[in-house]
Amino acid sequence: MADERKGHTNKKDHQLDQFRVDDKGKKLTTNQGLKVSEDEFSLKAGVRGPTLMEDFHFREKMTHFDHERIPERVVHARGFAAHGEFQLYESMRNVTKAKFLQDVTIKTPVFVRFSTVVGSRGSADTVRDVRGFATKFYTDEGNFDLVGNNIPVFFIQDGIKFPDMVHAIKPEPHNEIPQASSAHDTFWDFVANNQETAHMIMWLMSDRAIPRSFRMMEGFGVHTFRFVNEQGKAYFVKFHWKPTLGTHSLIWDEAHELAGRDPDFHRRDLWEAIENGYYPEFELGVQIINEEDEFAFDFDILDATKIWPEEDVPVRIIGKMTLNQNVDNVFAETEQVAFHPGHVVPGIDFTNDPLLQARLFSYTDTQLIRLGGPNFHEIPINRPVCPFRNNQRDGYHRQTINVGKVSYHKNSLAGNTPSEASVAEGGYQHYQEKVEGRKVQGRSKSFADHFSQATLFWNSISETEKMHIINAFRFELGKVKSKSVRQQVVDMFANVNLELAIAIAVDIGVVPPKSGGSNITKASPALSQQNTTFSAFSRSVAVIVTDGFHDADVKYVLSSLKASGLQPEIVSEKLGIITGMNGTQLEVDHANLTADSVLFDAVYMIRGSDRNKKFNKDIAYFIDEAFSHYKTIGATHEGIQWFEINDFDGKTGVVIANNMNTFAHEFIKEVAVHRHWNRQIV
Ligand code: HDE
Repeated sequence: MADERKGHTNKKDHQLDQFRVDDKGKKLTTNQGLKVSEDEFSLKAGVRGPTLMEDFHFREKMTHFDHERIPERVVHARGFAAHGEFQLYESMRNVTKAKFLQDVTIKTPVFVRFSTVVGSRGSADTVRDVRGFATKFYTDEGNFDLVGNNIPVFFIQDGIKFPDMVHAIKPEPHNEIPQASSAHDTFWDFVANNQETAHMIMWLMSDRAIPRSFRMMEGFGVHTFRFVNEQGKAYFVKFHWKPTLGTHSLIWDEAHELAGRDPDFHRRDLWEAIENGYYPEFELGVQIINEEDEFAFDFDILDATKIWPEEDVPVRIIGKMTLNQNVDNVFAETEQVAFHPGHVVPGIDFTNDPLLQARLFSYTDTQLIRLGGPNFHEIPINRPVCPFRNNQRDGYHRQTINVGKVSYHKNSLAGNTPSEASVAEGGYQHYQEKVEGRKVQGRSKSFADHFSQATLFWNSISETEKMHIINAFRFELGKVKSKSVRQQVVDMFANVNLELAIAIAVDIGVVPPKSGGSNITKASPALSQQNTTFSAFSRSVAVIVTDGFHDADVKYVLSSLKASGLQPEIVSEKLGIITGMNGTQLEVDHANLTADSVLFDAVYMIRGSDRNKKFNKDIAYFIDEAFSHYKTIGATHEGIQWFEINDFDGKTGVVIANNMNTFAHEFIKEVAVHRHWNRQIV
């Protein structure tokens, strides 16, 4: 089915195809294959009588329904996923023996699940939160899972604190408020009393926590992993995903409004981009540190609350992942996929990062309860594309029928097979790191500096980004009822930057700190979203137009936008067809009632009909709002008069067609800017 279905296929797609079922045009049966003749009425003793137990079809249908739900993920419950492929640009053979990182001709199938962390499955996409970015590479040597986030550091240093951290950020247990939000007392109490959170909180309060799109987020493996090459030499490595569209964000007001107007904003964006052929692309980057340089930095490279500044350890771009196929069934694929940072292939290994070590336990454990037993690797989305075999047997929902009587090792009855593979044959061998020490429960002194990199982040970002952080703190702490917690947090962040702490304090009714500050002056320009890639490609444009438009000009602009990869969508008074002066007909995509500027990246205003006062009023709001969200707005024809009257003329990011020949080009250039921050919004 795969080949004709989507036109692109790979090993994983072929494998999944064996499990895809299409019931269209078929007869209804029970799960036992019996054809069903009645699916509307249960079996009763008389048409007005009681339902009979004998009705096996009713019982089967109802029982299955009663058991349709599985526990949602304890974190990252709300997610959305897509299939794709990864291809290498250059062989990494000198540093890793992982085959999929050696051969530039291999296209490795991938499955990527993006998620929010805190909210439940039914929460909104655009909340302020970390985003999960988990990738399963189906390699010929087994599955490799890169289970990362869109923020390069984490809240805590040792996994034993993870349950505490999650309890603190989740809705408070006595009333389950607030949903999908960190703006409440227990979370900030945790922050103030666990100061290793400082760096992560700076990122969480930044624009990174409200991405414009899953397609416009960076991804990070967060931990330090190891590469091991064929000679057995090891390197420390950090993984990065860089979106080819650049890293872009919503603004808070927009994120808030979207949570109501379209809680599915991010999943819809990903789904539609793939359906429309705007395949999301992410380049894979690696930062590599030689083993000999383990202690060459002023931070511990095993500490997951630290980045390796890109200016010190450059990110080498080694390949690209393209997401080109939506799932067929969200439950079967997105919900049942089981990621695990411990799923590695030869050439990729772990380090002693205490956060990573804890994760190696937690992920299998959580799948056992979530997916109901130890055979979750047999669920189609989780199956490797290479053969897998061992002596594990039985358990809930076992699918394979293992023939023969031998299910143990060592044996003579089956010639001691399945047999172990030597390293030369591709057998995994753990890196033989020398470890010695006393058994202790404690934190290494090298993990003690919680603030320097938080200040580094602050130093690295633009004034606009700084203002957003201040406002995010004000919002979040403004929701904290305990004055003591508010004060503790402000005092804590005085260690990052004194002006930051004072700016927060003045708005949230606590005493501004008098001392503190940091002597860190270093900056890492790569951390600022101002230094990302800017592109108009795939940006959505609301085209506001009613009957009587200027046919040739409008057709020209729309085709220019499409030719440059933008996505114009017609917004008008009502759904149906609108007709130009010379009879050109355009299909309306959105009636104004269901459209809103927050759903688009830019607005192109052609005609504000003066026949319908309500529409005019709504459109005025639409454009005002787009303007206040710093978006590009353009006008031709009657739209121009509108702009003049409403005083938009001459403002930055406002493109007025003085010349129809150059309008589209100028407009597209401004759309690529995404936000015109220097616009004065009062
Ligand atoms: Fe996770 N995390 N995590 N995490 N995590 C889970 O596994 C956990 C951490 C991440 O789309 C759970 O299958 C512990 C860091 C993603 O299915 C669970 C610790 C990073 C996803 C779990 C961490 C992540 C999860 C819940 C601290 C970024 C979603 C459901 C030691 C590098 C994967 C599940 C998906 C999911 C445990 C910290 C990323 C409970 C104990 C750091 C993207 O096993």
